[in-house]
Amino acid sequence: MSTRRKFLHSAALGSFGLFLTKKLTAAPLSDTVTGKAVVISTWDTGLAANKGAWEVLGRNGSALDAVEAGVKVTESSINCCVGLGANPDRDGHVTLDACIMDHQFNCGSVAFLERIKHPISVARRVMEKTPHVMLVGEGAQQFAVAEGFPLESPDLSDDAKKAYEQWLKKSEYKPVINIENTKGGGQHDGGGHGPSVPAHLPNGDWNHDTIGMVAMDAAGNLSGSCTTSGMGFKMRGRLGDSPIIGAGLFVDNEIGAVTATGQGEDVIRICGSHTVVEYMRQGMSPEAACKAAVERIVRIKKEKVKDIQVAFIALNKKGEAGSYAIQKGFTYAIKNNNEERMVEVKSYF
Ligand code: SD4
Repeated sequence: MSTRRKFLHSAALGSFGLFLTKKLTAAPLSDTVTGKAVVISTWDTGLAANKGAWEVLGRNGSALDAVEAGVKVTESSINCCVGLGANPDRDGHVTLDACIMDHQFNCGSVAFLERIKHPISVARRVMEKTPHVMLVGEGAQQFAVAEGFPLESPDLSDDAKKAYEQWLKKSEYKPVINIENTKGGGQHDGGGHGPSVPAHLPNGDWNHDTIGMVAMDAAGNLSGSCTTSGMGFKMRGRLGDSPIIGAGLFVDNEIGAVTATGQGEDVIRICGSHTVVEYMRQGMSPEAACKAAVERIVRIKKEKVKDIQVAFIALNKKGEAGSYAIQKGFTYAIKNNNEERMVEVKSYF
């Protein structure tokens, strides 16, 4: 059984309320944190990212600081897929996308950014230091360097190099639902890694290119972040949903915060994260809202939906979490003052 599986509880518990009724398993980091603070993030890499976020939330810090700190853990990890160690585009360059949004509709985004380790922090600078929301490509890199972010080596990580060399043999761009399916584990996320593409890590335990995180702080404010290398072996210049406010991430502090993972094109098509927030505004629970958005994609894609994965995770203003996916096997990580764990998510298939 993989480490990840050990964390999984079999029931798809969509609501944080239900989760609170379960046995508490971890000691509080701080006695001063109110019960409100909570962070959720996509996939098993979310466990470590949530810990990073909790370094902030557990000291009564802001949700904004927490969601930046949290996903930076994933961007830094050599065992992941999200930052500079990730798979490149089909021309052999790693290009990164990220966005961040706070409780006051402030937001910032970078896309098609190369050689910068922490795109999420550059996105935050765009939000805080420019009159703009998005910077892309060379301009985003120039801005990052001017802000003091070091320009990293353009070389691929050893694992990415191997995966790219393997991919070049066929040079076939075909997003595949996910590698866990090929291992019999269930799930995946449109990460563009098919059976012909070696897993990026030697242990094969990874194939996700993205982390999305949303959090509520002790003051009850919501924020979110999303960062990705995009789909491996994508066309040069391709952007997915992850850097797009309203698609990969949306926060409305009156209602809730949502982020997405999976095939970005299909998230963009329905302004996915914004759509989930709007469903919650109509009174739906986080899980019901994510399900309604997934069903909208299902209706649009018709029979093609069997070939894609999209998943949303949502947190409402009451601190209740929920999620829904197209394909089975999607998981998210949740952490509050009392407990941290993975949650298996219900799906359309
Ligand atoms: C994208 N949504 O670039 C991202 C991919 C993803 O785990 O979520 N991968 O379309």
